Amino acid sequence: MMGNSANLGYLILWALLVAVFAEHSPFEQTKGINGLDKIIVRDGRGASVEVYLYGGQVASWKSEKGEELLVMSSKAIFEPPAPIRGGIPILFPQYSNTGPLPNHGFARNRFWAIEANPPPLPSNSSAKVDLILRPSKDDMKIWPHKFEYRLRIELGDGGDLTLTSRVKNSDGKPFHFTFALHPYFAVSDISEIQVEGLHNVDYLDQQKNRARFTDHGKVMTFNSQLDRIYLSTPNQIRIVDHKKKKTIVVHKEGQVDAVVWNPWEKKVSDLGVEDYMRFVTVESAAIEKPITVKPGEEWKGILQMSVVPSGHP
Ligand code: TA6
Repeated sequence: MMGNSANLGYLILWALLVAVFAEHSPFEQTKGINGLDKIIVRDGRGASVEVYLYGGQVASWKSEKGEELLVMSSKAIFEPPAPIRGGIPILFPQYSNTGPLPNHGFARNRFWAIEANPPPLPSNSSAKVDLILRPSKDDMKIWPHKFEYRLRIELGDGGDLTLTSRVKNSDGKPFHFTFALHPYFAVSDISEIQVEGLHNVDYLDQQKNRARFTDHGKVMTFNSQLDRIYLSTPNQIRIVDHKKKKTIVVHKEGQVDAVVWNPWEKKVSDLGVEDYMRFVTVESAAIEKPITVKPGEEWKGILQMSVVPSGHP
C-alpha cells in the first residue's frame, strides 16, 4: 500500500519535472516528414521556426500571426541523400559545382547534431537552438579538413530570424571554402515583387557562364529565369512585396556576396511546376573570394531576416 503511494508520488514529481523542463526548454524535439528529426523553436508570442537535423536546415519560419515566411517545394524529397528543396539550405564548403565537391557541397545532406553547450555567443533571446556539424571519415576523404560548423538559429524581437554560422578550423593547416545560405523567401507572386539594394553592384550571371556585368537598375523585377551572384553588396537587401504590402529585410555580415535566384520555367525535378511563382532566393554568400580559416581560428557570418510593413525605414 505504502509502496504504491510512494510510487505515485514519484510519478507525480517526475511528471511535474518534465512539465517544468518542457516549459523552460527553448525548443521541442520531434519527428518531421519521413520520421526525420525536427526541432521546433517558439518565441512564446506566436513566431516559430522548424529545423531538420538533416541538413541543419530551417524548413519553416512563421511570423507572430502564424504566416509562413519561407517556401517548401510541393515536391520536396525528405529522403537522404537528396537535399531538401525549400526553407534555408546550407551550401558549404563549396558553393555551386566549381570545385571538387558535389554541387553546393555536402553540409545540406549531412546529419547535424544539437549542441547543448556551445562556446559563448552573446544573445538576448531564449528562443534558439544550437547545432553542430563535424566531418565524418568519408567527408574527410572528399574534403580533407577538420572543422566544426556551429549554427545558431534564433528568433528575436518581433519574430525576426537570425542564423549565425561559426566555422572553426580544428586542423593543422589552413582551409578555404565558399558558402551560401539559400533562403526560399515566400512572396505573393514573383511578378509582383522587387528587390532593392543592388543598384550599381557588379554581378556574375550564372546563366551566361558567370560573365560579369553591373546592375544599373534602381530595383530588380522578375519576368523570366534569373540567377546572379552579386559581388561585395551592401549588408542590407530588401524584397518588397507590393501585393502583401510587406518587405522582407535581409541583413548579412561576414559574407560579402549575395545570390538572387528564381528558376522560372526552368525544370527543377523536385520543384512543383508553379512553385517558382511563390518564392525568390536572396542568399548571403561568399563566392568570389573564398573564406580562409587558419588552424585554431574561427569565421563568423550572420544572416538576419525580418518582415516589416512596406514603406517602413
Ligand atoms: O544559388 C542559386 C543556384 O546555385 C542556382 O544556380 C540553382 O540551380 C540553385 O542554386 C539550386 O541549386 P540546387 O543544387 O539546389 O538544385
